[in-house]
Amino acid sequence: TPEILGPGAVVLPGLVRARAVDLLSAIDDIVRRAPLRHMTTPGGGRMSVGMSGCGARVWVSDAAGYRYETHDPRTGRPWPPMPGMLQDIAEECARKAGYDGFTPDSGLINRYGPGDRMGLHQDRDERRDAPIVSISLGVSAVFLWGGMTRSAPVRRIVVRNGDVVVWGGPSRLVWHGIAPVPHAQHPLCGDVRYNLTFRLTA
Ligand code: MD3
Ligand code: FE
Repeated sequence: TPEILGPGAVVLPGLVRARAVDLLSAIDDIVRRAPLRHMTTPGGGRMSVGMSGCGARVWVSDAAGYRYETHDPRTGRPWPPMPGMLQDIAEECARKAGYDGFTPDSGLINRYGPGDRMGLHQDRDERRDAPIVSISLGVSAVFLWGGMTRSAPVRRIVVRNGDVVVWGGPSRLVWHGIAPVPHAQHPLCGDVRYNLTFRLTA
C-alpha cells in the first residue's frame, strides 16, 4: 500500500524486497568495474558515503564542484552501462508511483557503513521535470524529509530493505538527507546499507 509523503512523493514499502538479492548482485557487478569511492565536496569535505554508479552519466563531486560525468574519473572509462534489470525495475517503481514512461539514464549507488550519513541537501544537478526513484537495501536507516527551505521542519521516515521511494513534481526539490546509519546487521548486507537512485540527467 503506497503512502503519500507529500505532493508527488510516494513510499512503496517492500516493493522490491523479493528482488533484493538480484539488486545486490547487480551492485556488485557495477562496483567491480567502477569502484566505490568517497567523493570530495567543493568545500573540501570528504563524504562518508561510498559512491559509484552506472548509466550514461553519473554524479561526481570534487574540488571543482558537482556535475554529471560520462566517464569515471578514477578509471577514465565510461561508467558501466545500466543493466536492463535495473532500468526495468526503476521504470516499474515510477509507474506504480504515478510516473509513467520514466526512462532513467543514471543509476547512483550510495554505500553507508555504520555511522555514515548524508546531510540535508537538495538534488539540483539533474532534470527536475523527471522524478527520482530511490531503492533502499540492507540495514534500515532514517530518512530525513524536510521542506522547500533548509530550515523547514524535518520528518523522520524509516526506510528498510526493499523499500522504494519516488519523488517528483512539487516534492522534487525538497531538502532531504539520511541520519547516521545504526550499527546493525542485515542478513543480506552485513552492517551496510545501500541506496540506489535512478535519475534523468539529459
Ligand atoms: C527527495 N540519497 O543520493 S535517497 C542522494 O538514501 C540522496 O542515499 C539518499 O539523497 C540515500 O542524493 C536518499 C532519496 C531521495 C533522493 C532524491 C530526492 C530523496 C529525495 C530528491 C528530492 C527529494
Ligand atoms: Fe539527494
